[in-house]
Amino acid sequence: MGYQLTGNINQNFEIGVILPTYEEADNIANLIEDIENLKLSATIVVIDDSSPDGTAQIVQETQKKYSNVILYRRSKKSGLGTAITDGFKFFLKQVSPPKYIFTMDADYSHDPHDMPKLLAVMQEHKCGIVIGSRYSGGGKIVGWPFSRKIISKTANAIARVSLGLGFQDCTSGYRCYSTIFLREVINSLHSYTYEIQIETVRQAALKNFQVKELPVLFVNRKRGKSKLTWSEIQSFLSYTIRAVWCSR
Ligand SMILES: Nc1nc2c(ncn2[C@@H]2O[C@H](COP(=O)(O)OP(=O)(O)OP(=O)(O)O)[C@@H](O)[C@H]2O)c(=O)[nH]1
Ligand SMILES: [Mg+2]
Repeated sequence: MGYQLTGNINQNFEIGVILPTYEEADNIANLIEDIENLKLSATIVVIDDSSPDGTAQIVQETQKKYSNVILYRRSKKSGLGTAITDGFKFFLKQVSPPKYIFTMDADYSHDPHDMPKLLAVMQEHKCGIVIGSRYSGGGKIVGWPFSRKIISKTANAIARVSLGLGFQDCTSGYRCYSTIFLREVINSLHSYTYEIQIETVRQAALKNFQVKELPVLFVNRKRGKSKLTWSEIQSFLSYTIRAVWCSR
């Protein structure tokens, strides 16, 4: 798959942040600004699939102000799963990779102000993954219609029960990963789309890495449109069925 990189990577940063974008022109500049204001030792990589709304051009504008922003531009819409794994591979191949890698949606459903809290749990427990969890005690979803809540809860329950995962929210995309864990599992990640969230927690369980949850407030996107389609739900279900089959 073709891609183009813009921006220079400074070495010696502790945290990598992956922001997958498809048509997030209304959100991306503010989100980058908010992450920058946290003053973390971070490099942000935006994986944009040549969004027709000009998301990439907005990222390039932010690069004039922030030297730690990288634009990783792919030639066409290629799925959330491959965007995240391309981000992982990008950080892992650096001469000195970050110790921790965050993934989060670029539509403000995930509050960047929760990043330090996720990081603190990661550093205290030395986990493979810390999940920003909508379904563990204190976590919450605001603004989703009932139908969307049902789809999400059902997907979670199917994945959790069928794969024997011992935590509440295995489909949240708000995560802090340890690089040690990602290095171990990167060659086992093959998801095209949203099932990447299940594939990573499943790999953590298989490789005996600890997974912790931190309750977060998830707010439905206020700007831009949803990319979740029926074909992506099917892809998610088919991954789960195959995973259950393989683990028999
Ligand atoms: N690079 C890339 N990013 C994607 C793709 N699909 C979704 N994204 C991004 O992944 C994140 C999650 O996608 P969303 O559309 O917010 O999915 P969702 O949260 O399930 O659905 P809504 O919040 O209802 O839109 C967002 O930042 C999207 O822009 C894709 O094919 N390629
Ligand atoms: Mg969203």
